[in-house]
Amino acid sequence: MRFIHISLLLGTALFSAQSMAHDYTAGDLHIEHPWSRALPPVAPTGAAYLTIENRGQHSDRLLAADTPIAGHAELHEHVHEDGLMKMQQINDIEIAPGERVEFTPGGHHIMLFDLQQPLVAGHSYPLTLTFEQAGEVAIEVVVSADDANHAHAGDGHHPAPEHHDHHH
Ligand SMILES: [Cu+2]
Repeated sequence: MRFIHISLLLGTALFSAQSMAHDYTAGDLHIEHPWSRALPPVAPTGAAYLTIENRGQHSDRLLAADTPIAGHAELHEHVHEDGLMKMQQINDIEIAPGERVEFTPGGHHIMLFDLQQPLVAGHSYPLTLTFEQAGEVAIEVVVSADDANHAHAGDGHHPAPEHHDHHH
């Protein structure tokens, strides 16, 4: 009896984790697997990662991101400077027709400042993306403890480029 109960719970947990790892379509834009890396509760900042594909004929731009779990959010990129990886804010990110823009650890990311709640593995939180053309798009970001499983999850039909640069 107890064993059955436990496996039912497990099944539910696996199902909800799976169902959160979904994609979003907003006009010509296809947004794949938004995720954040789980962090210790004391972490003041975090980051969100995702992939945006433009399946249309016209360019679009990601202008801003906003989430209730952070004081504010910024679009960031990583740059190499004097042999160091530094991140800096960028005003917007173009998503050209036919292009896939990947936000990854060590690359573009959505930086979350002044976290109002910890990024706990298995949880998710709402994030609103503002695009020049597609407008506001509400998505759900899944928090994961494991980078490798999530960097390219759910895009089996799109061979993603290899990432060799995971230094921070
Ligand atoms: Cu950053």
